[in-house]
Amino acid sequence: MKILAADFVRSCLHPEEYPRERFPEIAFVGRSNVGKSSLLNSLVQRKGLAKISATPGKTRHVNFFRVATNDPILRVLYFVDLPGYGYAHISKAFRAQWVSIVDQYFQRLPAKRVVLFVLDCRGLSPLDQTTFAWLTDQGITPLLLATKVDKLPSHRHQASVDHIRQSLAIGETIRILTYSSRTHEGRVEVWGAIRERMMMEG
Ligand SMILES: Nc1nc2c(ncn2[C@@H]2O[C@H](COP(=O)(O)OP(=O)(O)O)[C@@H](O)[C@H]2O)c(=O)[nH]1
Ligand SMILES: [Mg+2]
Repeated sequence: MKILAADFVRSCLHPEEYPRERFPEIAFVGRSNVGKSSLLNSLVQRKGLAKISATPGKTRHVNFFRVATNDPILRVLYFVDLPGYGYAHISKAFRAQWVSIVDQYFQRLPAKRVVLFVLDCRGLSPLDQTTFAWLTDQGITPLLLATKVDKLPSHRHQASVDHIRQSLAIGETIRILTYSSRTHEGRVEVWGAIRERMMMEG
């Protein structure tokens, strides 16, 4: 599969600002600094597309990118970079705000949507668990992705996946993808999983 184009569309504070055109969407959910923007860039092979920040927690915006591929199932897509949650310096009030921003986003139904729930392969925070439960309550079954695997030796990847599975109390049948935005390990598999989900969405 080839990426034909990947462009920033708009940064939105309110749903009224979301793009009007309806394309299938891939939404990136995860805590601040987990590697959402890096993953987005890595998937489309564009280094500086989504800003990568080492000082997280600033953005409350929902960022839309338009991606075109030569895959007939994934011809034109929106990548949606949602605000991160759980940055230590941010008050509890932000949690309510985060839920409201993300909830507003999920209220709007696109043509199709795949949610990528991005986790750190080295361990989860309680907020990851809360957020997973929240997504599940909304009827959302995200694709689970453990990133930054380059930070673990490969013989520990399986243990990390098992640990995430236990922390989220999910069964063996639910797949957890592993990824590294540094080495791009997992790119083919993640695109494959996205494609499969899009086809299931009808
Ligand atoms: N080693 C390594 N570092 C990563 C990876 N993904 C992200 N990072 C780093 O983690 C930090 C946060 O990444 P970013 O994509 O901005 O996270 P976001 O806040 O979730 O969008 C940055 O310093 C990235 O360079 C990865 O796969 N491997
Ligand atoms: Mg980001």
